[in-house]
Amino acid sequence: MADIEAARKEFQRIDADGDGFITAAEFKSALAQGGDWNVTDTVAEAIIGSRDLNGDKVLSFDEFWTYLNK
Ligand SMILES: [Ca+2]
Ligand SMILES: [Ca+2]
Repeated sequence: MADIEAARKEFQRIDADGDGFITAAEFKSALAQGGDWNVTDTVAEAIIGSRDLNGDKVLSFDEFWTYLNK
């Protein structure tokens, strides 16, 4: 079980524009900031797509949290 407060902080860090959703572009820049420059747009979209439960192509906190607790 992940820590929901830590998960919220991580989510807010990735959600650069603070709209409450993580897009593939935001996810990609977060990984790049972490030193992982090999993630392309296609890879970022595939990762978001695999965690996206309602098909809107962005991650809500609920989807992020569900993913962490799988
Ligand atoms: Ca956002
Ligand atoms: Ca979604």
